[in-house]
Amino acid sequence: MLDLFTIFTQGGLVLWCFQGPGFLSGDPINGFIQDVLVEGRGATADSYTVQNYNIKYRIDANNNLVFAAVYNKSVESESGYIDNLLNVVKKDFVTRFQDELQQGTITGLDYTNVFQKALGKAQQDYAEETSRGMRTFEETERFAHTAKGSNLTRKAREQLRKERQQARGGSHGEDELSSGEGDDDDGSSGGDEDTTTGGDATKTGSGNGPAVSAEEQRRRRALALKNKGVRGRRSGGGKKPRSAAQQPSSSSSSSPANPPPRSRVSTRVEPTKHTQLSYCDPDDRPEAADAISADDIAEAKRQAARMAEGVQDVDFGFDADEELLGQEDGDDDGNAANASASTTTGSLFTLFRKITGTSEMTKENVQPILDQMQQHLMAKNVAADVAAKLCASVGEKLVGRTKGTFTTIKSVVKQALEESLTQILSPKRQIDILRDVRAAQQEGRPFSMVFCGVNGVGKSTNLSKIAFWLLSNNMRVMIAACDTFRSGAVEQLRTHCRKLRTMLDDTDDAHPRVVVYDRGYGRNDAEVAADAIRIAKSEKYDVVLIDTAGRMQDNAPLMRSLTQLIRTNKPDLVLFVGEALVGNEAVDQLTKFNRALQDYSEERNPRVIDGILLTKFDTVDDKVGSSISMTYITGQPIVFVGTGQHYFDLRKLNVKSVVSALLKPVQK
Ligand SMILES: Nc1nc2c(ncn2[C@@H]2O[C@H](COP(=O)(O)OP(=O)(O)O)[C@@H](O)[C@H]2O)c(=O)[nH]1
Ligand SMILES: [Mg+2]
Repeated sequence: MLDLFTIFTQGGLVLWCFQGPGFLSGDPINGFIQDVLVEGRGATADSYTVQNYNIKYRIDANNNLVFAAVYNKSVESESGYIDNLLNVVKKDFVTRFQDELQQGTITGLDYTNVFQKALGKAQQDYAEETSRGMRTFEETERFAHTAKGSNLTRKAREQLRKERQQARGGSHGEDELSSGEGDDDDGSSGGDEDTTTGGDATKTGSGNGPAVSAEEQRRRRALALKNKGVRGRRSGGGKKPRSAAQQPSSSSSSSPANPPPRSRVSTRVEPTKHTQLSYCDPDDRPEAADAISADDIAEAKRQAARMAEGVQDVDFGFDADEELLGQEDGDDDGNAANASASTTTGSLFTLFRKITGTSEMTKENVQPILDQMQQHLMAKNVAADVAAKLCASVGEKLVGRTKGTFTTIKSVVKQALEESLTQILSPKRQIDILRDVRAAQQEGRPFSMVFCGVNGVGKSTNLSKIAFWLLSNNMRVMIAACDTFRSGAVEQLRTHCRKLRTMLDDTDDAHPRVVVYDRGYGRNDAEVAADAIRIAKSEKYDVVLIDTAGRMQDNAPLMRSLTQLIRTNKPDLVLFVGEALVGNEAVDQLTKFNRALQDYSEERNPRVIDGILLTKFDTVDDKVGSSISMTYITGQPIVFVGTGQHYFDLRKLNVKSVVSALLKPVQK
C-alpha cells in the first residue's frame, strides 16, 4: 500500500502530495531529505530505507524536483508497481507543468485526478504482470546490461523473451511496463526484483484458497490493489476537504486575478483514544479511534482547572532548601581529600565542605573549588563561559568571609547562585501572555504567536499544549497550519484539535473553541498566517497559534521565508522552540535564528525571537544548562518548558528550581 507520494523542490517546497489511507508514523520524508538529499548518504539505486519505511524516488535535475513514494517495508512484496509509477508521474508532471515550472508559479497545482489514474494503471498493470507469472532475468532490461545480454542484439533478446513466453504458454505483449518511459532502466529493474517476490507472494496466497480460474485471480488481485491504494485521503492541489470543514465566510480574499485559495477551518470533533500527544500512534486515525476514556477526560479536566490557576513550575525532584538544612555533617575540618572524593557525584554543596572552619576564606583556597564547580555546571550543560561567570560570582560572595559551618557555606553558595541566576534569567522583556491576550481583546483583534525552530523539536506538539492552556483559561484558539511543507503536518494539527475539543467537551460546532485553519500544502506560509489572523479576527478568536515548518538555522531560503512571515504578519510573540536535550546545539540554533531574522529583514528594527520554549525537559534529567545558556546569550526568556507527552505537560522555569537543579548531584 502506498502511504505517501510527494513531489517537492530540492529547495524544500512541497508542490503536490498524495497520502494513502494509513497514517505515517514518524517522519520518514524528513529523514530521507536529511540523509539522502542534504548529506548524500544512505540511498541505493533510487531507494532508501528509514524507520519502517522504504522510500523510492526520482530526481528531475532540470527542474530541481524530487518525486518520492513512501510505503511500509512490510508490503515490499506488493510494491512492484512503484518504480513504474514514479517514472510515469515524473515524466507526466514535468511535461504537464512545464510552463509553471519555468515561470516559478508552481504552487497549488491540481494533479490529484491525473495521479490517481496513473496509480490505478500502474497497480493494475502490475497485478496483471504478477498474475502472468514472473519475468525471467533474461527478459528484463537489466539483463541487457550484463556481459551476456549486451552481446545479444535487441532483436535477439526480444526473440529470446518471446520464446520463453511461448514456452510458458503466456500471451505477453510488447512491453509490460507500457506506461513507463524510455530511460527507466532503474525503474524497470527495480520492478523486476519486486515482481519476483510479488509473484511468489501472490501465488502462495491464492494457492491456499479454493481453486479459481487464472482470470478470476487476476481480477481479484487487480481489484484488491486498486481498493488499497486509490482511496486517497488528502492531497495538495484540487482536493476536497476531508472533514466536515467549515468554510469561513471571509476566508477567500485573494485579488480577482488570483483564484481564491482553498482554505479550510476544520472543526470536526471525533472521539479519540487517549490524551497522549504522540502523533505517531497508528491508532490515532479517525477511522480507528475509540471513545476517549472517561478517566482521560476527567484527568484532562482536572489539569485544565489547575492550568486555569497558572502554569506550574518545573519540579526537578531535588529540594535545595531541604539539602541545605539536612546535610550538615561532621566533616567540618577542612579535609580536602574527603571532599574531593565526593565532588563528581555529590551535590554542588559537597564541593564546599573543605572550606569550612574559622579563618577567613581567600581567593587561593576558594579557587580550586570554584574550578570543580565549573566542571559540575558544565556537566549539567551550562556553557563554559556562563559557568565561569556563575563561579566568579559565587567566588566574589565567598572571598573575605569568615569560614563558618558547612551549613553557612551552603547557604552562601545557594544565595550567590540565586542572585547570579536571577540576573541572567531575568528577561529583557517580561512576557505575560494572558495579560497581552486580554489587551489584544480590548483592541478587538486576536493575539498571535509564531512557533519556529528546527525539525522535530516539538513545535506542533507544544503549540497544542499552549492551546490547551489557553482553552483552560477560556480563550478561543485558532491554530494556523503554516507548516505547508512537511507531509502530515496539517493532519497532525487536526488530530490535536479534535483531541482538545473532545477532552474539553467542546461540542458546539457552530462556535468551536479551537479550530485549525489550513490551506493544504505547498502554499506560501506567510499568506496562510495572514488569512488565519484575518479570519480569527472576524470570527472572534482570541489567539492565533501559528505553526511553521521546521528549518535548519543555516538554511538561507527557509530563514528568509520565516523572516517574511514575521515581517508581514507582525505577530505579538515569536517563540523559538528548542530541545533541551541537544544542549548547547540549541543555543547555536537560537543564535542563528536571531541573526537570520536580523539579516534578512529589510526593516530598521528587525523583529527577532521574543522568547524560548524549551521542550523535552523530561528526557534530560536535570541538565538545565542549555536553558541558562540560551537566556544568558540572547537575553530572551524561557517562556515555557515542555515536560512530556500530555497536553498538560507544560511548565515554567523559575530561578529557584533552576538553582535546585544545578545543586543536585550530577547523574551519571
Ligand atoms: N518527551 C517529550 N516529547 C516531546 C515533547 N514535545 C514534543 N515531543 C515529541 O517530539 C516529537 C516531535 O514533535 P513535533 O511537535 O511533531 O515536532 P515539530 O517538527 O517541531 O513540530 C513528537 O513525537 C512529540 O511527541 C516533550 O516535551 N517531551
Ligand atoms: Mg510540526
